[in-house]
Amino acid sequence: MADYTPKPEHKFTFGLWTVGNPGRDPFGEPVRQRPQPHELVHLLGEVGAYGVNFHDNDLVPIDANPTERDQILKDFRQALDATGLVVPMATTNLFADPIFKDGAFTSNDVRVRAFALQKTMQAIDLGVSLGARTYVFWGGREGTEIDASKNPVDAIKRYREAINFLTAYVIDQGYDLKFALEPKPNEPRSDIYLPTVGSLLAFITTLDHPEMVGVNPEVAHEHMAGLNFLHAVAQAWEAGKLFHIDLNDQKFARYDQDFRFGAEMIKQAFYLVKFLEDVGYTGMRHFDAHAYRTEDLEGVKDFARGCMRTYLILKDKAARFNADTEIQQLLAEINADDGSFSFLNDGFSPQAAQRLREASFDRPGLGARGLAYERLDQLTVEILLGVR
Ligand code: GCO
Ligand code: MN
Ligand code: MN
Repeated sequence: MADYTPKPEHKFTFGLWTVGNPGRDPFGEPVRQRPQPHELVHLLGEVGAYGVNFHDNDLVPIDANPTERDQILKDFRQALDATGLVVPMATTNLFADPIFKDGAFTSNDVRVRAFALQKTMQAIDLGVSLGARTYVFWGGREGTEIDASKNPVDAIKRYREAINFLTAYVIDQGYDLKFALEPKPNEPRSDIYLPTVGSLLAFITTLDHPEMVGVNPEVAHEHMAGLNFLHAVAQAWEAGKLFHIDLNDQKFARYDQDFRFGAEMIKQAFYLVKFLEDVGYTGMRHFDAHAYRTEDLEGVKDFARGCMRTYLILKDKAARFNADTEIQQLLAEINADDGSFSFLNDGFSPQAAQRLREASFDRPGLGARGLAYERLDQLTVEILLGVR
């Protein structure tokens, strides 16, 4: 029986806002008390997490005075020391306060944009002081309900100026910090700019310091748009831009459900875990999800344990898939290459083009060839269902 106990090397992290989520939704009041940050650190230590992440105001409320702030930080640091938890990532809350109701970096109001920059500089300082090496940007309010209100080209330009300003700030401070931009198609805005992993990858190439900036894809966000999350993650990875990942689950095309990892789409979760493990992703496995609204604090622990346990079970299933001789045999057949086109391996040359011109193909034969994907998929399903 495999061991599904979370260990530090698994790099499982949670946000204060995830296990601290009080279960409020647009129709209902909180169902749980929100524990203090240091209490949440102890909760995460108890369930076996590696690290804890936070928005500036998850830790220090936006209106805290300096004395309150000092006490909160002291308690938080003590809890980190006591549990051995680390802070790998931090981020800014640029969405909760009414000042951000029409955006932060993309607001039409220059005062709001400046405040958002100031708030982020301070939050970066806070995150770095607690050890963060990755800084996430999720532009939840960077969007519109009515497109008459904002020029979308201006919005992208403003977003770029903000990220450029902040990468320069990080360099100027001498911080060892990378940025991970997190796309989401909608919610809380009707439409959010830079809605998918692909659009952010393109945006990053236009920045002053693209080498400092990658992406933080989230399962639920691509699934809200009905997209294939594995493909998005693979593209980010291939571009060297998978700096962080938000794991959770949800049904396609719904609101942002933020369910426990693996709660809904086991097959997608399996291919994702298999991908991360196969390519040797060494970053954080961050669970950006929360317990159902039906749960009390014990249920929150069940939720957190479940995220990690399901990840480890799927990791075990991926190892089984990789070791399954029938599956590997099928994959070898699908990818068989007799070397007759190796002259294409180095790309274009006039000689290669000439040889290709002269090549002949059994088009009907190739088109008629069965690929045995039915068998391959059934074998995969049987691994997932535990009979293989
Ligand atoms: C959401 C987002 C956020 C971000 C978080 C960190 O849909 O609410 O996923 O949880 O990940 O703000 O930037
Ligand atoms: Mn989300
Ligand atoms: Mn997220």
